[in-house]
Amino acid sequence: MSVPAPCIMFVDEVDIRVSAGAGGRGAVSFRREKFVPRGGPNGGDGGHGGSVYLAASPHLNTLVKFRFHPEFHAPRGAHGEGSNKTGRDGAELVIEVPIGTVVFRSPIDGGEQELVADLDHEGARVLVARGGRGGRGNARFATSTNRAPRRAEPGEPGETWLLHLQLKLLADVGLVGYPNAGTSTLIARISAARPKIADYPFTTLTPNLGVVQLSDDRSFVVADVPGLIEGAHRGAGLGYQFLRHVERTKVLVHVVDVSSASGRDPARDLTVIRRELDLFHAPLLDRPQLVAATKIDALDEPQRLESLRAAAASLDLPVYPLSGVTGKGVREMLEAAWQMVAARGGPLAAAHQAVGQGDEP
Ligand SMILES: Nc1nc2c(ncn2[C@@H]2O[C@H](COP(=O)(O)OP(=O)(O)OP(=O)(O)O)[C@@H](O)[C@H]2O)c(=O)[nH]1
Ligand SMILES: [Mg+2]
Repeated sequence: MSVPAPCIMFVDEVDIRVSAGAGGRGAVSFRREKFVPRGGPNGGDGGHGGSVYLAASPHLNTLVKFRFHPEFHAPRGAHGEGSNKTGRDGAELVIEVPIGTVVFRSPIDGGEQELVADLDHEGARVLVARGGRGGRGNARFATSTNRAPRRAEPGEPGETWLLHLQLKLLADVGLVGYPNAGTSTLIARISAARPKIADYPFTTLTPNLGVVQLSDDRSFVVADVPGLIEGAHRGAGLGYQFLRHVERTKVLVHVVDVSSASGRDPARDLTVIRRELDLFHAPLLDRPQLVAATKIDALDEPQRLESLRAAAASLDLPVYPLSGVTGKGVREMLEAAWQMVAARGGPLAAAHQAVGQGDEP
């Protein structure tokens, strides 16, 4: 029996601000010893400010925590002291983010945004704000001509940056199709995800993840991506912002509605979606792909399926007729998808990801 999925709002983009610690001040100090009238300078250096890092962690799978906590500060370095005591360095601050987070940064006064890192594997780590150097104490400024310098440096300020974090879904299989094709119905059937399903296009506004458990030791993550339409690669519809989620999947399943009620041309739908993928990022079409010809329970014009088969055959894509409503044919399609995932190095660690993350109650 499937368990209703926890409803987690899917947050995949967030802006945060990170400030590294300032360096500590260098000290001005002179030795004081009995019977030594003028001791030499002994002001120590300031400690370095703490730097800020981002690190990819398998224990997180959304950026939601940053919505409530968008500012981070690393501690400053301590000031230098007399007797050549260097101030203590500020501790570094390591902020954990989900694996698959892409990091951009821009200056706080609104300059250009640059790509800093793509934290795509566990343990990947990047320096995002460098701590300020500690200032030198006066002991460092003694020369043969100035044996008693009164000069020391202030610490340097730490860097502050605005970061834009973007999480690409880590799914093994992406379900792509026209709006209303039935991708949400399919993910609801094959996983614990419970997205909203309705008989109108653009029901799904954010991607849904679900884990498919084929057998005890065979599971993989599927993403139901909002519907794509012609022009999606240029920003038409909702698809564009989610096409990048598709980039991370190993296998693509084209969900094509073959029911008569749709009034659509299934062969054309397949061609259009593939062209959008191609225009968005051509290497996407090199992914292993299959076609799920869905809604066969409502197929009363068999030539619709035949024309889809012909189009798919010319592209060398296998076709799996199925119904997300009755479940007919679904198992065969999943077995084929699994073979493709396995051939591409096996699934990502599904255990670390949310099971059945849905976008609607
Ligand atoms: N008869 C039949 N209807 C289906 C099947 N799969 C989906 N539907 C219906 O098709 C409509 C759209 O289904 P969804 O699963 O919401 O489609 P979607 O692709 O997620 O649509 P968007 O999120 O709007 O892009 C709903 O009314 C479903 O009940 C199927 O296998 N057979
Ligand atoms: Mg949907």
